[in-house]
Amino acid sequence: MKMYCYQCQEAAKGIACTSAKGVCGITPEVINIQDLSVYLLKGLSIYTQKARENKIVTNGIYKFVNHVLFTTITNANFTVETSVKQSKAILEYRKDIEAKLAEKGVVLENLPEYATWDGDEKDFEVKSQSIGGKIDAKNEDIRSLRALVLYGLKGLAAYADHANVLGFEQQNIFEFTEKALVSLTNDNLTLEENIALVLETGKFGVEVMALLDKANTETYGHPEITKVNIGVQKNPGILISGHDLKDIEELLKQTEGSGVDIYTHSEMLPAHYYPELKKYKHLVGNYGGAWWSQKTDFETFNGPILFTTNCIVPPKKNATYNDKVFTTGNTGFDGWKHISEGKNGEEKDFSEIIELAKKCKAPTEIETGEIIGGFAHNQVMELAGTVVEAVKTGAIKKFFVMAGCDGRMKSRNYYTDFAENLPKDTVILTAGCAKYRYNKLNLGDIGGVPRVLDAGQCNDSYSLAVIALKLKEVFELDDINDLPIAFNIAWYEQKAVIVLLALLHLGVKNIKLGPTLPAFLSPNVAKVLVETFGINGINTVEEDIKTMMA
Ligand code: FSO
Ligand code: SF4
Repeated sequence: MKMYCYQCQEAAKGIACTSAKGVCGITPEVINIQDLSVYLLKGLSIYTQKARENKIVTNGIYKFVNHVLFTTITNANFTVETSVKQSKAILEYRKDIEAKLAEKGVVLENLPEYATWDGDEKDFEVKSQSIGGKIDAKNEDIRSLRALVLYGLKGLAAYADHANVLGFEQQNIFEFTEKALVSLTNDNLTLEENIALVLETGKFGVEVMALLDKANTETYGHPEITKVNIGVQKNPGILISGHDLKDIEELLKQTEGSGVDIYTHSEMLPAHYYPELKKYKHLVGNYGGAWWSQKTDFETFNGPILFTTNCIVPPKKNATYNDKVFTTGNTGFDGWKHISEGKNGEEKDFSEIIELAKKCKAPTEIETGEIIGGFAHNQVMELAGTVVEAVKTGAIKKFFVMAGCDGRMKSRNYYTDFAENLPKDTVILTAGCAKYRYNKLNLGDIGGVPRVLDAGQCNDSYSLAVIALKLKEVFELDDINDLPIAFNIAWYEQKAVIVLLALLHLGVKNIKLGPTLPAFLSPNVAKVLVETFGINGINTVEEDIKTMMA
């Protein structure tokens, strides 16, 4: 079976994954059916637009759209079953709106195939293969711009989904997603109009990250400076990975007093920084490294593991942890048990995981020490006096925003070397799993301010932008690019695409993007990004530090 995917940084040969399995381990069956659900979402959006124009209520549909897009992100879901269910649901939603429109005498005509195609489960496979992952546009630049919009939208949907889960939503973000999905099918849009759509996606990237920041901080308080233990305790534990804070909150509540400790993995580390989560005494530490180190980390953890979102790495067949991994939310993996949503708004039921944990050995210690984090915008602004003074006296010469993702490619050692070789009078601002390349190095501090300031998860890159904008005010500058800040962003999957587009929207120029530029950028689109925004790839550590310090 054929596949075509180039949505992440690991696309095979820097072009696309086309063989029997993607580099991430996804099979053609799964990726094709996920592409079918995206194809059908475009058609559904034509209907939801019409429904809104005709004041037809479509409760919950936009949240569902976010959830489906989020499911198709790299390393989130490896099952055919989930996307079959979602594709069926899309068709049902569409038919429901069609019937309601018909009642009002509105009939849609001359629709494209993705808005009319109908079939049941047995037809999905053939149809999904015929779509085959390629973004449909004859012109390679339009195709590239559509890819930027679609992958940006997937990242946007992921962050919107997290906010939605906490009860926060924003109608204009829903409507933008709808408009963008419809625009992706509009062959009449010019190149310029497609570029405008890419930039508008960035605008809504800022909005969605602001919404998620509000959702997280209003629910769990503002992140505080926190030291997180990376060693282990004597009790058995549950390791929780991914980005969903509501899941960890429910797990912490349900394990309180049970004798089971909770450890975070990868992007769940920043949960320790939130007052309403760190108050749980049995949230005892962070275990292991970034997402791609899970195959070794999970072997020694000894207890159950819960995935709340990406990034999953398919395990070896004989992995000792195979019977101990659970998925929830949009994640899924054949052979791993899935924990469903709670019924009628109740909490998810994690009792099976907790009972399993009680029978397991405590984690094996793989390292000792602490890492420090919690430097989101509110906390950093409390330190503003010290930071501004340090800049004025020259104690801090420059800030380096090194947010984004980590990955398994050797070339990412660049980021460790970069951090290690930066002059000692510089400070790294980080967010996302990119930090695992340097957050355990002893880089010291400047007058008590640590040289690595971790704001949180990848979505907290927003926090770094807020910090930059506030510094711009303090120093009374007109342009964010006049600040002593340089951006060296590492990307991997589609959430990093929306982070990048959001930074462009905020006017940030000269971003270095690595370890490689996206495979879905056509030469002309890459040229526009270079000429308009100064985006450039990475070189050697030495050269990059020299040019970025200048
Ligand atoms: Fe990393 Fe994975 Fe958070 Fe991504 S764990 S790579 S950009 O999912 O979302 O930073
Ligand atoms: Fe390849 Fe990345 Fe697509 Fe996986 S998500 S198939 S690694 S391009």
